[in-house]
Amino acid sequence: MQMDIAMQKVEKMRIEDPVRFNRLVHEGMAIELGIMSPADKKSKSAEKLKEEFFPNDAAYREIAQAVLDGKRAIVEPKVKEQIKAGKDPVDIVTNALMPGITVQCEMYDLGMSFVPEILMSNDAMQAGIKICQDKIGKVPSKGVIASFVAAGDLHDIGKNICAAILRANGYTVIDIGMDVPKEKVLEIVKKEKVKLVCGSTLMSTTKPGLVDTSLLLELEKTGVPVACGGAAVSKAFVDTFTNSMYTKSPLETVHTAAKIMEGKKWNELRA
Ligand code: B12
Repeated sequence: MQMDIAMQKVEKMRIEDPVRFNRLVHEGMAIELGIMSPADKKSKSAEKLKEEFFPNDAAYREIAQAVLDGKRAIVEPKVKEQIKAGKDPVDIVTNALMPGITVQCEMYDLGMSFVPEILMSNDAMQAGIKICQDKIGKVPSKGVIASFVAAGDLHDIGKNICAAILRANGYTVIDIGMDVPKEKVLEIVKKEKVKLVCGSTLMSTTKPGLVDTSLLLELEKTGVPVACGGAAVSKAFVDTFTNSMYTKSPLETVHTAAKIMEGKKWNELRA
């Protein structure tokens, strides 16, 4: 009975306040909302997750599996093989390497894998990304971007993927790291010729770090906006503060970066 009342409340929220509903879902609170029950969690096997996220292409699937297994020694030669076969390095990152870490992270979230497995998969994925970046080589830079994870947050896997895809698209990316205070971002923006900052966070508690950084860069009249992303961030949230734009995916950030380099302002892009 109590469950029914809870579900009615959730359904009411979904209809009356879709922004809050989507935010809570994005923040990984599906269980709290009752949308995903612990039983649903149990029914999600590794095989089902692979069905959902792994590519169909057999060679790409092997790479994704090797990332999932945290096997750097398998990832490296297999990525090299694909590059030799003429595959686009950005496509390898997006459609072969990323699905492996995605499944690992989903499994971790379901309690089916643990921190060492995440770190090993991350290491294997990074080794593959490095080979792809080396293949792309030095291209004339389209502009300088600084990338950081908000203060208090240590989740940097998504930020690293985003940086790799920006680099692959010709941008120079200064990686400021994770758990970065706003003053550090300002310092880098003033020192280097940064045109755009990319900030991310995966936790609701550290979202204010993105607000503070965007506002500090505005207050200091740097003219540099912040493209905000990461699983805890939504467009509705980013629209609540100035000098910022929401970019959902690394590819969307690439498009945003191109417009910023053309001279477009954050508010034009938001509109
Ligand atoms: C891996 C992981 C960890 C690893 C992080 C390792 C690392 N080096 O990053 C470890 C084990 C260290 C960790 C620790 C913690 N974690 Co954690 N973690 C995760 C997990 C499982 C996956 C995150 C991930 O990397 N996903 C894969 C990447 C590729 O996805 P992504 O980051 O979303 O990135 C994509 C997009 O968002 C976007 N993107 C990402 N960044 C950016 C940046 C820009 C600019 C743009 C445009 C786009 C973009 O592009 C990416 C590719 O598509 C999530 C749950 C989940 N399934 O998401 C919880 C999760 C994020 N963690 C959570 C929590 C609470 C914690 C801990 C507090 C747990 C604890 N009690 O110790 C600590 C926090 C420590 C700290 N101070 O930061 C919560 C956060 C809840 C919330 N909303 O507040 C989550 C959601 C789990 C949950 N369901 O409760 N975690």
